[in-house]
Amino acid sequence: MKIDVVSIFPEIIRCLSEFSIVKRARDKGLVDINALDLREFTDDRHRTVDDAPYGGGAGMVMKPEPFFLAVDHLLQQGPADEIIVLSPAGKSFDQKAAEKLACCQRLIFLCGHYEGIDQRVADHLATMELSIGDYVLTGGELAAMVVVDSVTRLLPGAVGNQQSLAQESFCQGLLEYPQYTRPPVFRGHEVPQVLLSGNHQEIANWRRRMAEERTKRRRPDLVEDEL
Ligand code: JCE
Repeated sequence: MKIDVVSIFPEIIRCLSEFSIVKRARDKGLVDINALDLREFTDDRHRTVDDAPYGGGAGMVMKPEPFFLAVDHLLQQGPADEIIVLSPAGKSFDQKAAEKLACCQRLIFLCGHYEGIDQRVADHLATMELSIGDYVLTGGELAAMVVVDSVTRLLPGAVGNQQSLAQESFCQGLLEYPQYTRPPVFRGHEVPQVLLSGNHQEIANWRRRMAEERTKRRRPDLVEDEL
């Protein structure tokens, strides 16, 4: 998969791509992550990317032209499956959306700053407007990298232990069950006995029960009629 990220802080993207599963996936050639500096697509001496909002109000809005020029440039190299703009006003990103994006050959992410991006970028350039959750960030970079991380780990071969992915889908729709590792007693707190029993059926039952209880208590919105 090829991923291009357009940003005024391309270093954030390069830095976050240098760790963990994303780094390994890049080393294996599963994903190619390319960070572009939005300011390269300005034509004034000050490399201006923002301007005052029409209609007035506080703060600045990202100008549309640099984003359109950056995408023109990227599409000269070939087509993209999705052009994604990150915004708190976007459709909420979830695991199902990650799975769909993981099937793409090429994704382009557009990251804004200040009070947001001229709406014409979302309406006439992007194919998708995504939010990673109900909170406001200072810019789109962290949101883009959340999406990049969750998509990258779904690429075949990205996660070393393929069992991890299979296990995760096993309890799909539920929160994870609690995990423990050694030591068996830490500061007087014991690991649940059932996990030391070696009885795989009982362990599976216990995990399922814990996942269900936890989901009901913490995320009743996920349960609905599932259980
Ligand atoms: C962004 C901003 C609108 C005020 C570009 C925030 C995504 N889930 C998300 N939370 N926040 C974002 C996000 C993504 C891109 C931008 N801002 C800040 N946006 C109103 C401030 C600018």
